[in-house]
Amino acid sequence: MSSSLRLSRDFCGLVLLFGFFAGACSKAPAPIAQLPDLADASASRAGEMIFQTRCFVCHGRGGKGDGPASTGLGAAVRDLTSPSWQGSTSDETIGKVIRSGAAAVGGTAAMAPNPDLSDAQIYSLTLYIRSLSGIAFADDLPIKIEYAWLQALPPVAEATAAYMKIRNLGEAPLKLIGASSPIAARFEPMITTKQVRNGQEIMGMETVAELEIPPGGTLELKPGGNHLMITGLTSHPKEGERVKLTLRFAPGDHRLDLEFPVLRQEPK
Ligand code: HEC
Ligand SMILES: [Cu+2]
Repeated sequence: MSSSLRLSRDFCGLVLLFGFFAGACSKAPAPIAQLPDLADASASRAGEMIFQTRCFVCHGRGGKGDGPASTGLGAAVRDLTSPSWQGSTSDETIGKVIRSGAAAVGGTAAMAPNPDLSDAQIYSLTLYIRSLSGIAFADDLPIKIEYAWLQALPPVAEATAAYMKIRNLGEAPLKLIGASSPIAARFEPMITTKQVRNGQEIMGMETVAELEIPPGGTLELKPGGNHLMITGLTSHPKEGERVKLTLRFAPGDHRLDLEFPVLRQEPK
């Protein structure tokens, strides 16, 4: 066992001891936003066509809120790819915003109503918007990532972790093998272990070379379970910040850049 491995495991113990991860452990997992099934694929394509004709000017081709008309509106255009926004809104709300404008849900008038769109068109747009969430095809890597977030931590802490749900949309197994980012030196996939010592249950963590995402399946990284351990911090991400991580997947060495919101608790 290498010393860095032992070191990071000690950090885990420390983190566990202070209970930074404990708070959100017992919460029921948030529901995964519905993926369009095959029957919905053509509806989603119809939504894409509408989006790329009337929504992209503000929301951008990729939905990031960076379209040509996004500046000078007096309001920030919503980044529709944001996992935390996707995780916090419902299809119903999205439909309402499209039909009646953002003002109808307490937002600004800059996002105007679209009263001429039919229910079917709004449904198609909603499906398309759902598909924007962190869907990333790195080369030919069919992966969808949802509910990505990074644990906020006090400045004295030595380690933190990144959590997310990774869905494998392909037909071959994929593996999360690590990550990189300027915020820290080490990013290690870890599993949580349970040991009974002197009649006491002791929770621990162990570094693994990879975490598998089975074809059609989901790998869930969450507090108290599998996670991406971050040690050797060079900066301390604060609540409300966003941190870019480059996730690494095998086979091959596929890299995927993703922004993680820094949160204190698991988003619901
Ligand atoms: C004129 C620029 C503009 C256009 C065109 C536009 N939007 Fe928006 N959109 C915005 C702005 C600005 C916001 C942020 C509103 C807020 O948060 O108050 C927004 C927010 C949204 C939201 C998120 C609302 C929420 O719950 O926070 C959705 C969904 C959305 N737009 C969908 C669409 C769709 C679909 C279209 C095309 C039919 C579209 N928008 C066209 C500017 C635009
Ligand atoms: Cu760990």
